Amino acid sequence: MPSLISLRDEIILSISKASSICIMSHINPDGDGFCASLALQRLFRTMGHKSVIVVDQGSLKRYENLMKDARIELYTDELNFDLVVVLDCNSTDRLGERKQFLASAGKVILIDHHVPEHNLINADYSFIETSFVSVGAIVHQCFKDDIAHLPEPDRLFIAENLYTSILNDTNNYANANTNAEVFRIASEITQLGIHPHLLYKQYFLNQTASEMRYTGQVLSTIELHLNKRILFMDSTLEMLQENELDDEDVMNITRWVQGVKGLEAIVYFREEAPNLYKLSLRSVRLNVNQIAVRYGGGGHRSASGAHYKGELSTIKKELLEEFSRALDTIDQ
Ligand SMILES: [Mn+2]
Repeated sequence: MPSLISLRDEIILSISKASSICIMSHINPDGDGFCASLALQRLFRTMGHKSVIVVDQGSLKRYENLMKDARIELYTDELNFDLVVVLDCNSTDRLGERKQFLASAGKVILIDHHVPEHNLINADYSFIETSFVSVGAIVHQCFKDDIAHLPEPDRLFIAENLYTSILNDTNNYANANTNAEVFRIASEITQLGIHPHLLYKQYFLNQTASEMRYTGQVLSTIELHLNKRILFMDSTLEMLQENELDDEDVMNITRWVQGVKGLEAIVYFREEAPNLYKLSLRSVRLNVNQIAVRYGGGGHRSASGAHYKGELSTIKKELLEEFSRALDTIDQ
């Protein structure tokens, strides 16, 4: 794996040669991939290079305070770029239609912290290091000396986005990936002049009443299985519609149930279309990535996702068998 120094050299050389630059992360951008994109775009701008963040459909409302003056475009098949920088995913399956950019690009740089599982993006330069808590943390460690010397508005813009990437991927330091190194990087970012309590409020507490009502409806579906060690909950399209929400408005619902006593794993089934479910799997001790991969998904050991086409009752039954086996492994 290349070092952070060679990653920095590679990026600086590539952006100086490129005639056009695209930055993108996985479908349904999250507070790591998208905020790291915002930070990198601003950094490139301070180095004299324009870029475009290309997103698929989905609400960016959650990031409105973090994306001032950012250049963001929605995917169309007319776009193409000389340099494509992919953040926070390593599978072409996670790029949606934007995977088309890879074929026509002069160069592809990949920066990620997920375990590679399938359909690995064919990049000219890859930096995949799973020990990093977020891609934003990689960007910080790579460019921290550059960032520290920027004028205040640029420095704060970048620091706020990189800090938010850590908030997102640790769930405000509540996930098992939080360790001394995470606090060290968060401390370095804080020293750039940001206010963590304001970023926490902006990112986690900034909910509308209808988002909260929706959360309540999802929580009312809770079922416990396998000696109350596995929690299932689900949402229907109707719940989103009656609260006038997009699926992107409501993220991280699983965090509301992480404190339930005696749990080993959580699965949230979100209906995205009739008989199409997005599965969000969470666990501290079980490797839910192994289960997600079996359904064509992936992510991290303790937090993974996948899609399932079929009846909700069928996937629930299948997952209970998976979890029954997984629990046996930790009970031995
Ligand atoms: Mn991430």
